Amino acid sequence: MNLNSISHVIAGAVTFAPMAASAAVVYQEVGGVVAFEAEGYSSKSAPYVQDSNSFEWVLKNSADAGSIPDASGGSYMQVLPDVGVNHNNATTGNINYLYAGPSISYDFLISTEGQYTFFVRGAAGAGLANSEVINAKVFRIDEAGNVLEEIGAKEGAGVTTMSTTQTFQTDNWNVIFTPPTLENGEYYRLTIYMRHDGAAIDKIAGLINPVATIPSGEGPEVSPPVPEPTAAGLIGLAALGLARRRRA
Ligand SMILES: [Ca+2]
Repeated sequence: MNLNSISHVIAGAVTFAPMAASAAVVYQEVGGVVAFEAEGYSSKSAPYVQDSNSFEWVLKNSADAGSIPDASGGSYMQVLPDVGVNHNNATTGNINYLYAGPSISYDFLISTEGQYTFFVRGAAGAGLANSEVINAKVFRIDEAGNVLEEIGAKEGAGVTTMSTTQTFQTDNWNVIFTPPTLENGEYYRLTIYMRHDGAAIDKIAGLINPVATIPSGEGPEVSPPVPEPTAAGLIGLAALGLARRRRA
């Protein structure tokens, strides 16, 4: 390998950096608090087709006509279309509807071990609004985002996480659920599932137990992202690859 090919390898590593920066965001828990804008999701599922409807978590802006006003950050996510479908039944045929439908996920790294209670600032929206609810699970994942195990799930029927309000609940965040202990240095994923179509979520916060202050207003500051690998680190990886090829 000559010097020209070495420079090409390093140039390739540098141009890879923007791809790394666009990878799914992973949030860093700090001081027993982890918070996300709903629209700042790490990933979401493909649309879920049921009967003649294709349900999806859709980005909505408060400033648009017909939207729910006063979202934190100006935006929120809503399961649409809102045609009155619910997934309240644990099983219908072969489908566990509690965790069927479109999902939206938030990945985070824990540095303060403990049990966390997750809250949501949500609304029912207009349209066929009545009492809109969601389901949720927490998974342990690896640094690359692969699921390792399910930690806990919001179970049962009839637990309302968003009441009939058609505005975001300024002083009324609602509990999603409290999964088992989240361990220091581990990566986790909170996944929220459609339970009623039309459910709108604006912001989500996980607070370590015992919860000192239930969120109000727009809630805690959004958590910082876990830092991306540095350019120097990527060049180091390229150099490592170069060394391996030289040995071959
Ligand atoms: Ca928001």
